[in-house]
Amino acid sequence: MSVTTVQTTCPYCGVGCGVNLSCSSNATNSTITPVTGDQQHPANFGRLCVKGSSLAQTITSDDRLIVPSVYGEASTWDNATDIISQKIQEVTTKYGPDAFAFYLSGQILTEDYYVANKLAKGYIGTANVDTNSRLCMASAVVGYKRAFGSDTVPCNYEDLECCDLLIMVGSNAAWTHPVLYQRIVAAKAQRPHMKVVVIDPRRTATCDIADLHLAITPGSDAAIFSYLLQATGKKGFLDQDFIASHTDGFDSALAQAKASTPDLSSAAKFCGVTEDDLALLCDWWCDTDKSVTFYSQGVNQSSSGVDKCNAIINCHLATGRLGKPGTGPFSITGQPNAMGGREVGGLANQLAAHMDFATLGAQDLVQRFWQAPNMATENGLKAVDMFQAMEEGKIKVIWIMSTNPMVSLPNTSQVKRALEKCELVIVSDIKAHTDTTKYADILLPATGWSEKDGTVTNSERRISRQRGLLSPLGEAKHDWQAICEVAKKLGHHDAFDYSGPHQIFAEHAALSAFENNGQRDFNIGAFQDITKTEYDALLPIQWPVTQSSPEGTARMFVDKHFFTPNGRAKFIPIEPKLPVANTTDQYPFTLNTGRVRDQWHTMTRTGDAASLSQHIAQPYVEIHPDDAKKHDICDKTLVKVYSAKGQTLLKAKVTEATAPGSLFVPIHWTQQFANASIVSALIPPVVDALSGQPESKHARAALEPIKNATYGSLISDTQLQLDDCLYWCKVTSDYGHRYEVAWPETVSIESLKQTFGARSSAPLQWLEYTNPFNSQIRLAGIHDNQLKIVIYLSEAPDVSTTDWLVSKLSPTQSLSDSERMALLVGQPVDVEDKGEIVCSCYQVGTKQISQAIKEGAKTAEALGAKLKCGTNCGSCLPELKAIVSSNLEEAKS
Ligand SMILES: Nc1nc2c(c(=O)[nH]1)N[C@H]1C(S)=C(S)[C@@H](COP(=O)(O)OP(=O)(O)OC[C@H]3O[C@@H](n4cnc5c(=O)[nH]c(N)nc54)[C@H](O)[C@@H]3O)O[C@H]1N2
Ligand SMILES: Nc1nc2c(c(=O)[nH]1)N[C@H]1C(S)=C(S)[C@@H](COP(=O)(O)OP(=O)(O)OC[C@H]3O[C@@H](n4cnc5c(=O)[nH]c(N)nc54)[C@H](O)[C@@H]3O)O[C@H]1N2
Ligand code: SF4
Ligand SMILES: [Mo]
Repeated sequence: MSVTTVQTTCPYCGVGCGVNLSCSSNATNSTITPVTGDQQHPANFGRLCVKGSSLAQTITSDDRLIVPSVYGEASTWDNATDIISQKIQEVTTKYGPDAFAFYLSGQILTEDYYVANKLAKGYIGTANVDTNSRLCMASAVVGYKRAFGSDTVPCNYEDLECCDLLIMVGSNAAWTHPVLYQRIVAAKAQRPHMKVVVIDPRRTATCDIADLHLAITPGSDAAIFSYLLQATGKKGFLDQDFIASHTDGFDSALAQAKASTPDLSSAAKFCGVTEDDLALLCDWWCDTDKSVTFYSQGVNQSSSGVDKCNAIINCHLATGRLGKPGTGPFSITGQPNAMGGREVGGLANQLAAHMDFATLGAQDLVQRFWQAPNMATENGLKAVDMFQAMEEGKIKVIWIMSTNPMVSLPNTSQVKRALEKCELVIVSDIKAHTDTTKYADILLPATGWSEKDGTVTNSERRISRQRGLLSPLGEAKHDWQAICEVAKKLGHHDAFDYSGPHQIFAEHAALSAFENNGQRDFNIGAFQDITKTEYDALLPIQWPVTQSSPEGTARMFVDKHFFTPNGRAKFIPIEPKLPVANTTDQYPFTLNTGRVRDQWHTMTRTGDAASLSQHIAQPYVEIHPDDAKKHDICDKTLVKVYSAKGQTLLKAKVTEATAPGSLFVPIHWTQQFANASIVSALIPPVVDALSGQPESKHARAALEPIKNATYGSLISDTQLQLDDCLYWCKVTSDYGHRYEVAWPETVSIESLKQTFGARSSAPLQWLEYTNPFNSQIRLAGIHDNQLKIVIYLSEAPDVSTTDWLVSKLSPTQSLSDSERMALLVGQPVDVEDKGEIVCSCYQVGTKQISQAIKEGAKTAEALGAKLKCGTNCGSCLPELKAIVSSNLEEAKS
């Protein structure tokens, strides 16, 4: 048995944790061992969250795309790239270069991104290169550029640990950047005077460490910071020297702040918070020099997202709080390589290497560097406009790489129309079946994490290697290879003839330094001659990395020099605006959307791990109890949530965490996992005028309870066809197939036996039980003493099969007599019913936790000591604390 290990980087969130990936092999087979955190990696020092530590479970060949396919038929790379290059040639000759577009992703590697950008902007001659980062980071980018003249994240992770005031705006980091959040939790425990403020219309798991939670009116953030700016001035806490020596535009920004938020009471009213709370934030802000504002999608995904970013940055400029330890406006990135994409210029309104089309001399510089025959000369189309132009027939060929726009772009019915209209849709993915691959004419199999090899940049500008351990599955190729093959067939052989990712990285580094002379922030010139051996040994490092800073750069703007023409940072006058979509009688709710702890985006990878679906198994909508009552909706029942753009079916989660008048729906469940739960179908294509980023956090919506449904929970040894269900959701399980369903009305035992008997692979013997008191029905179908199917039905919405039943689906097991008896109960008496899993790492559930609390474990720590829950990644600690307090409250009352 030999063991091979590589140090690589987690492919999920922008924290960019280092992981050790190992494979043990003997003569006949090789097995991936569970990944561990890399102790040396400066992002995580060995910690991992549950998504990271479950990575090995998601390296599977299930549904992997392993050969190219052309119009639904398996094909060869040669044939597929022939068709692609011919079609690109044809449409660009006939209609011009803008008839082609790339739609990329913050999840491809920097090297993939670099060659795509070079091919489109330098060789095909179009800037139609946009990415899902448009839906994610675009507003943050424009905010930084307006203020600093460059897209520069000034801070690093240590700043979050050594600040005295951390303001988290529109971020649920406890679930979305868990390792970083745990670093903050640890820092706060060590330095209890450190204050944390959370600004989020919802009460989230992140509020667990908040000294103050401002549950603002959705979209009102800019007014908070506008008020902070003017109050800081009034109270005399401005850094006058910094303002005078290093900035422009303060007076007009202050005048606008005074006009927009003249006093505490008007600002508090606009934001829907109490005057006391806003005054407290203001006092803390004024008193605390070491302040970091940490912001994410609650800020960016807004029709005024850029202004919100600048409202935040204004406050930091006014107090000189950046470029020093424990200070700065910190936009946290979501995807593992959102930053790398920005660095190569992989957005339609960027050129390359942090240069824009409008930057003086940039087009000429890049043209000379690339020796480009056909340079694009102006900005291309941003994501939403790109799909609009496609529907209008202007884009004839689209190459979608590593993103699932049928789920993630707003107004998905329009996206569908655009893809149907487009003459050639090319999709590069690791999976054969996604909501987007359905619309592909050509599918290209991509190598996935564990096979890919290259670099990514995390939220603190740290470049790390993703290293491949496994050989590409089937005929999968690296994304950069696919692009280079097409480029060569388009006649650009020499410019795209790379022997490996190290050569692409070296070229990217050389471009960043080319005629730079300190004018551009992004400079990794120290790597322009990097060899393969050096690249393979590359340790995580923060850019800029130049001859004068070969160790990298921990913090930016230490010298108070900015990348504007005169070197001074800019204040931007901000007028706070509310979301475009006001609620109406017809659509009385504000619809908020976001993430859950254990799933990643459209679930194409996390959806493969059964343990990750245990935390939250079904798509849901958070509704305030008052609204639920008004609409006659009970917890866990099925609800229709709809807007002018579309509709969804979701399980109600009645909770005070969401304010009256607001709803929250997670983004993860696609048509591969549920029949009608894509929340982007409800979001109108409203964008920020400056950044083009959609307002995915604020749509108008309405609710309708689904009455008289019969709820069901099914497990089966074969995949089930559930078209006759009103609602179905597939829940990943270790064996067989598990579904939660609802039928529109009462269903009879006989009809179920008939339907599922007919769909079964073998004739079934049925065991059945009906409870006349609560109309529960339980059916188990057996063939040859092996369990084939279990159906539990109820008028109540919390019907549920069990993990034990799932474990009995294994085809090698014969049921014992006692096991047969237990099928209709759910599990034998000696098997513990854990309840819903809260701690995914140690598989600890609600029932175990409640029992332990009864037995005296009255804190999260005590629960950890008893059950181990919360003691690994810590992501469930906020929930453990909530369970403790609700159990104790219940016990009191
Ligand atoms: N588990 C998990 N982690 C992830 C991801 C994932 O899919 N799953 N995706 C990654 C990616 S790509 C990204 S971009 C990040 C996103 O990370 P986050 O931005 O932290 O995640 P979201 O849940 O999208 O939204 C954050 C919060 O914004 C709040 N919000 C809504 N409207 C407003 C508002 O008007 N003002 C304020 N202040 N807040 C508001 C929402 O209530 C929500 O709690 O997560 C990354 N990490
Ligand atoms: N309503 C609403 N919409 C949103 C958001 C929201 O908060 N609310 N958030 C937005 C944000 S911030 C983001 S980042 C997006 C994310 O949305 P998407 O980018 O659409 O979601 P993913 O599931 O990450 O899609 C990645 C795809 O790439 C495939 N893949 C994985 N690895 C590779 C690889 O190495 N190569 C290739 N070629 N393919 C690969 C996966 O199988 C998957 O199909 O959603 C956005 N949409
Ligand atoms: S916090 Fe979790 S998802 Fe994010 S990089 Fe680290 S291990 Fe991966
Ligand atoms: Mo994102």
